[in-house]
Amino acid sequence: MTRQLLKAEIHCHIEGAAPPAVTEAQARKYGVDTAAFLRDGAYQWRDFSEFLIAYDAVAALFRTEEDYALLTEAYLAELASINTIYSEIIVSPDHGDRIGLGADAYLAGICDGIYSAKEKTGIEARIIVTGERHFGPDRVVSAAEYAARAKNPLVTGFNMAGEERMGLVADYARAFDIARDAGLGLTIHAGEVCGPFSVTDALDLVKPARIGHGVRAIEDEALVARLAELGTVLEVCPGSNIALGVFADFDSHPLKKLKDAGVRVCINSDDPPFFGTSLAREYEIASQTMGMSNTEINDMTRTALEAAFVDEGTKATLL
Ligand code: ES4
Ligand code: ZN
Repeated sequence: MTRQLLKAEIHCHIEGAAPPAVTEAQARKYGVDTAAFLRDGAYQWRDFSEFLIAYDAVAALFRTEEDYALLTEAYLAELASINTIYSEIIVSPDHGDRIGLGADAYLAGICDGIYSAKEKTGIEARIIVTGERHFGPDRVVSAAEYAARAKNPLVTGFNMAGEERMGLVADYARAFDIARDAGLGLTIHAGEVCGPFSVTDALDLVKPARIGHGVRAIEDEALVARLAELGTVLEVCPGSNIALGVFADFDSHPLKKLKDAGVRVCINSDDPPFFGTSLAREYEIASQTMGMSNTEINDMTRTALEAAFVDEGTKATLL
């Protein structure tokens, strides 16, 4: 039973964790019609571009500090209930800015949710500020500058998510330089929608400790060897990949192949209700569908904790 195993994840987008029922309640509260992206209790999208549009529409329904505090606490409480001891939450200050809440209140709400969940359940969490690639290089630089000056003890990393097909990693490298100089841990979405070249570009130009997804590295044997050699951690999100059609089915998903090749991998939920999944289900899939042993599953949890952007003192209590 994977239920009893301790779990951890280091890749979940906060708005992507909003259950459809919560989003519907938000829409009612603000008088917004959700038909374009949420019908019959399910998020509606057909491909990655539509997914990003739906995601941004959902984000625009969380409008106050309290909206974000409740969303964050509910997500973490659910994780804690399935024995999860650590989570890194991907947050985009642009979403706070876009809705007129402002980045500071957006972040404060998320921090409130983290502190409440910690108090009630003991779950530890940290925040990764992300730039959204499809908002353009200037906004991604602004997100990095915001993260760098936040001096918030919960903000420990910087990421770039969004439309991987927009521009080249080189266009966004300056944002990562700013975040690196501020001492933040670096991770970047790559090798999800685009092929191995995007992972190579990320390694060459960003030198991140971790990569979000990175699974399409499997198409290039030399790149897989390079990832293993570097010890770069891949934040793998199998259910997300299948839902978005990156791989046809779980049997052809490369999680186990990457692990067997010596790549450091871990299991993550990404945007669970958008992809009909949960962290519990992702662990279940690794175990039941992919046939990974409890030892292998525990290795991946340990990898997530080892790769966590958290101070060494806290990390020691988790490992
Ligand atoms: C995302 Cl699955 C995925 N890929 C890229 N950007 C994202 N933002 C939220 N989910
Ligand atoms: Zn993601």
